[in-house]
Amino acid sequence: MFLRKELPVRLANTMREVNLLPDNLLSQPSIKLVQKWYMQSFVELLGYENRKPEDPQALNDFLELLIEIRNRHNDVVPTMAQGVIEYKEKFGFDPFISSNIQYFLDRFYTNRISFRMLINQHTLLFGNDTNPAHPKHIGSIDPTCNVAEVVKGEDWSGAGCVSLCDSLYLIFSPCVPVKQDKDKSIQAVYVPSHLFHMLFELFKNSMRASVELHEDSKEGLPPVKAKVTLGKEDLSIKISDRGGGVPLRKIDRLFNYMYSTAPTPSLEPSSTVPLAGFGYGLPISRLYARYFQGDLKLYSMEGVGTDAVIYLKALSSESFERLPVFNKSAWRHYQTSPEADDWSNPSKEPRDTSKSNYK
Ligand code: W6P
Repeated sequence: MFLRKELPVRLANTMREVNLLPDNLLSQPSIKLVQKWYMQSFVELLGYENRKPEDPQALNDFLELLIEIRNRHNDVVPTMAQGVIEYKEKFGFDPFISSNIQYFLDRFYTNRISFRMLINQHTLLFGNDTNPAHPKHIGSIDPTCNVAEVVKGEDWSGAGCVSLCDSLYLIFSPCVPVKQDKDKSIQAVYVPSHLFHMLFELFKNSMRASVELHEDSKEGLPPVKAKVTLGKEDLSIKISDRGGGVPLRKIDRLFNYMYSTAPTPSLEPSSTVPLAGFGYGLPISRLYARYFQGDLKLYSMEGVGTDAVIYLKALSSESFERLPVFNKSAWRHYQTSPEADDWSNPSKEPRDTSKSNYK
């Protein structure tokens, strides 16, 4: 009964915000397609507004509808990325549109993470697909998630980061020693699949940087190291590489959707899993961390390497959902037009706001 009300509300909130996007973006076919999916799911969910609460038929139909909706929305991320590509091809890179898109997609994807979290909990708890491998899990939640064990990756079967690195570069991949505080295991109430998603992305980036920097050197690769630590407030996971780092000026763009949507990404059959996909891995990983009140940050020293830190809340009572709300304040974010810069600019001319300053 909670979901019958909550799911349409979450869809409606996000659809109101889609409508505030600039016309030039809204009119792209990919964005139209995504809008159509949301409309259809919204209408189908409303069909349950007045159905009897405990009617077994209604419960069963609802479960099946949720699975259908989940499948319908599977490709939302690459399709939105396609829409951004279509926009860029027609109108070029615009810093103001980029900040609009950044604000929007962070909220849109957070909404999507939350929506799928609720659907997954329902289908796992009320469907008959119980998980015999993890009897203590509650839906997708592990109430005693051993973070260092996830980092060490006994469970990284198939998509294993190390083998991915091996197959792509055909050389030794860096080993990953994991350090943790004392000997005690560090546990959290967490969704292991979210943790996998974030760790996979960070290891992938660290390994790529290490391999690309040391391609021609004979000394072998510098290891990627991981450290897990538990404080009073934070449970932190640091992944460190010596892959040469990223200059400070370029760190923000690693999280920028419009900047990192490359034209013609891997739409061809993925026989070899690409290490670089749509380039949305980092911003979306950060959203996973923030979704339960954590964060993901990069600390890089150009010429040396990069530390990536995932911050989780140590206390489950602190890790509630972080959700976007659609209100006047959100609305205002889409109305701001280009303004004059309020910091000095070395050129004598006033800043030309029509030109990109991303170089
Ligand atoms: C790099 C760039 C990067 C991004 C994210 C995580 C680690 C790293 N290392 O060189």
